Amino acid sequence: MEYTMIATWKMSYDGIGLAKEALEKGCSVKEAIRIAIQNVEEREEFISVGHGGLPNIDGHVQLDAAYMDGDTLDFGGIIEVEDIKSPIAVAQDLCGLKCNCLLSGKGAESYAKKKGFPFENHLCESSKKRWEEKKKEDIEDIEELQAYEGHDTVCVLGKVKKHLGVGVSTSGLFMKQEGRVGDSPIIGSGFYADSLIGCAAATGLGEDIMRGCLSLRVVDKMAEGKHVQEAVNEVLDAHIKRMALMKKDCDAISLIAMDKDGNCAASTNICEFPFVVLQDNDIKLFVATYKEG
Ligand code: SD4
Repeated sequence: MEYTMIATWKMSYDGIGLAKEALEKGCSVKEAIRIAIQNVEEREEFISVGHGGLPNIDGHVQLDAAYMDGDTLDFGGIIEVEDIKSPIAVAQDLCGLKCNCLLSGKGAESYAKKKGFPFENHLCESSKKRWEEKKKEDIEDIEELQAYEGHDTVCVLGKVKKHLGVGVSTSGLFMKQEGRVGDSPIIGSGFYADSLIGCAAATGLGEDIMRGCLSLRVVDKMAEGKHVQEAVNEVLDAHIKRMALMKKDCDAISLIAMDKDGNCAASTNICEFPFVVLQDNDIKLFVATYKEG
């Protein structure tokens, strides 16, 4: 398998198609992942990523993105940024820096400005309307906000020859507190890649993903010799059981992973989790379903 990709949610389908065209012309894994993610970031109809993303409680669209290179273990990420046209492009630009590779808020925005990355207002009419409607509900308990569906993150894992990479981009939870950080830009939780072993990424409620550092744990399972499907299943099941010990329900979590040979898998605790796989020159949409472990 020269190249393989796996990505979260149906919204990644077209972007994976564009990435495939670029891969056929010989692009790198980094470029393929950027192309796939930018297609989702640019499209207003995908309400949880990039342009038209879900606003925070103050009505601002604040975006997170990250990238990790499986050959070098370099990573880059930006947290809670406003109006950067393509967060994944900036995250990839930061990937490779020895220091200062994970930047938040104003610092990330001024880095992007200095480097000449384009900006645009991501709060479009549809996201503003969604925010105004939600504001009318009298939400006293911030905890209630966690159940909102459709806060999907685009996560893309790629492999070109033996080179693995992972990229993620999201607006995070709808109506999140200003300054709230989810798992997506956090290495080991939202994403991890090691070309010698495999890579993984997560989507779902960031707080529940972070308490298990789930992406790194999936890669660790593969390092122990587990098949990629066993790795995602066992990590998710163990996390759900650990949470149950504390009488806590695990909120929505879905995991995707790929091993160093390009075998792909997904696991979820929601009823249906769609994901897209590019393998053997073919792009297919799959749906993972929850089976109690
Ligand atoms: C977050 N994990 O900010 C992201 C949101 C997400 O499916 O992936 N939702 O917590």
